[in-house]
Amino acid sequence: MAKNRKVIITCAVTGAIHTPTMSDALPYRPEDIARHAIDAAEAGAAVLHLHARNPVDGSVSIEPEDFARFLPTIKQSTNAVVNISTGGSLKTTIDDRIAPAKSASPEMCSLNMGSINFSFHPLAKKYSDWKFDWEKEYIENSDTYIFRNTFSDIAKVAHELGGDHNIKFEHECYDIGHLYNLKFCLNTGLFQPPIFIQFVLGILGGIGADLDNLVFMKRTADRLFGDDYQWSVLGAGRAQIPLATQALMMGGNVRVGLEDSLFYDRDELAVSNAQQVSKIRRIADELGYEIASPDDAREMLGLKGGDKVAF
Ligand code: KMH
Ligand code: ZN
Repeated sequence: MAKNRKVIITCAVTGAIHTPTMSDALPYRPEDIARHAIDAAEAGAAVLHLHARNPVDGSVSIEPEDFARFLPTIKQSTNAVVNISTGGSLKTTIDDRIAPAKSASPEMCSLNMGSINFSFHPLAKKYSDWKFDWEKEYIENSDTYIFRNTFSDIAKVAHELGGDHNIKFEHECYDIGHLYNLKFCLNTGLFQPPIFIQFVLGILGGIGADLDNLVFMKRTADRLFGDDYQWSVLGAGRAQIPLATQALMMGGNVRVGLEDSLFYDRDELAVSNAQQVSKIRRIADELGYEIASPDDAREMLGLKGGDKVAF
């Protein structure tokens, strides 16, 4: 079958929401994060969105040295684009959050486009035997977390990571207002097109994971950004594959991975990140879309190149 456009698959490998109790598959040791990332790239992910974890107890880490435990292995084993999170902690300052990207200077990093409640506390009720002491309180207390991303925070990320580092942003937009925040920042010259928007649906605190909402976000982005943007969709939890499929059919790119959903199917946990990548790849293939290679993604997103990173 002749393929029409190329689709970038991003895989978000471990994140900062889920905890080891929730799935044996969730990687937190550096060697496991590296293996999952490399396998995901081999399965078809052109971009790897990465967080670090404490190697001993799996708690979330934004320490540059915890990233340094797996970044070189990933670089040696795959050509995939590395994207480092700047949203890896709901409890610290933006300076702490950008430290890993500042030291590794990857091709991409995440940039969250507004402040929201960001909660996963309903998950606490589902588990009773926790693997590690920190998990229960971390999940329960998330009803007190504000994910702070003020205009000043956004400008700091833009200046400190976009300038000399020339890192391209995955603009994570959790609600319609975040698209307007992005437009405002673009108008002030903070970012250069082509911009890359990640529509995030289904986080408690953001817009819900419904097709109507995705259409609304896409239509709003079209109005605000015209042809000067690339977009992708992340559906949280069980909405992951259905929303990614809808994104494919609407002309978008997709993000999967255990950061966003622990599931392979409605009632079945995923055994790996690569399994989710393979699934969306098969769907894309059946629908007639070609999978973008890492170099295709570099061209589509205007990235600086894998030889210009600092790890
Ligand atoms: N876990 C996603 C919903 C970031 O890394 O900057 C949000 C995320 C944030 O990916
Ligand atoms: Zn993330």
